[in-house]
Amino acid sequence: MIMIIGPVGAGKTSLMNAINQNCLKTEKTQSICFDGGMIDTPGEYAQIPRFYGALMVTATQAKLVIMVQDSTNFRISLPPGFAGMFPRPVIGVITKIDVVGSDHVKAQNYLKQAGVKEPYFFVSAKSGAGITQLTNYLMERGCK
Ligand SMILES: Nc1nc2c(ncn2[C@@H]2O[C@H](COP(=O)(O)OP(=O)(O)OP(=O)(O)O)[C@@H](O)[C@H]2O)c(=O)[nH]1
Ligand SMILES: [Mg+2]
Repeated sequence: MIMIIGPVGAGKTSLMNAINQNCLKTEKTQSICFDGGMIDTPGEYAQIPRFYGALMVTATQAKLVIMVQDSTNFRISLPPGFAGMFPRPVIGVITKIDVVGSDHVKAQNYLKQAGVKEPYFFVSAKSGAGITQLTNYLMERGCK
């Protein structure tokens, strides 16, 4: 089981659908949702401290946590060291790399300051770039 966290609109549900190879239209995630071996979470849970407890408890059901950073939107940043609060390994995924003007380096630095250590994966749920590498990593680790 893999849990995906990150700010509202960062591309978590789209990433989950890309990994699971389903072409569902993404809609705003309203609650923590278990589907296809993954746990999708609403962006609010990463943005509003009173939800952090729920995220931490849910993370105990996952083997790995994916922290998502949008490479086109830096309005919301996660607290410094946020990744260190999770009781599971946290990896970083940078989304929307298909968008012209997306900033991979800045996105990676945002994840770094949130306490996410390597590896980082650079993906697009739209073009499919980077999804195979990420999926292979998850399978190698027995998470998927
Ligand atoms: N161009 C592009 N757009 C993307 C990509 N991934 C997601 N989006 C768009 O970004 C918006 C938000 O995507 P979601 O997957 O719903 O984001 P989320 O993180 O699940 O958001 P919440 O459920 O609100 O927390 C949607 O309009 C997606 O179509 C991508 O790789 N490329
Ligand atoms: Mg969502």
